[in-house]
Amino acid sequence: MPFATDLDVGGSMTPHNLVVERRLSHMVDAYADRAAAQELAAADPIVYRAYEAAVPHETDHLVYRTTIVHPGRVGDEFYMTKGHHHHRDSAEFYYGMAGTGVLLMQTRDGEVRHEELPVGRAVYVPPGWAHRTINTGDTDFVFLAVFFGDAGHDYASIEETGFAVRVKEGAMGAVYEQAVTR
Ligand code: S6P
Ligand code: ZN
Repeated sequence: MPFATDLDVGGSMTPHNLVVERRLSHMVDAYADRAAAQELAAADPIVYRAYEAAVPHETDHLVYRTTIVHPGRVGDEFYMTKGHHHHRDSAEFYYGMAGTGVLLMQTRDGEVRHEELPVGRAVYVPPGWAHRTINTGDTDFVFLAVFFGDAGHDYASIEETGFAVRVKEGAMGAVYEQAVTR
């Protein structure tokens, strides 16, 4: 049956299912400065949450989620999502709702692109591009993502290769650095 949900700029969705709540201890290895990550993980802050509408994960459906990435850094690297490929290479639609952040995308061949995702901007993620979001501001970064119900989430392959670019705080704002390892 058709249904409606209410989204607000704080990222809440009514009604919703909470699908992801990622604490720092869940992704210590994602950050360049492991020692800083381990130290901060002792207090185990929530890095981000995602809420999903009650859409079946089946062909022809469009699943949608809001995500709230909190502000913060591990060393000088901004808080970010784990990032993933989809099991079935398929496109995704992102829409900025609040705060300041970036969408980092990478193909399996290692080609990398980033797009800023300010309030009101839509970014198209083509099939085959892994994606990670990074909060480059000092308030919650909130966005909407829409993807195919049968896409599935593959975290393992990007965990293995890592993203080739890291987004860090520089003197003049966000800087994009070539990752040294992973
Ligand atoms: C889903 C979409 C987003 C992320 C969310 C959390 O395809 O890309 O809703 O799930 O931002 O990120 P991650 O990498 O932990 O799933
Ligand atoms: Zn996705």
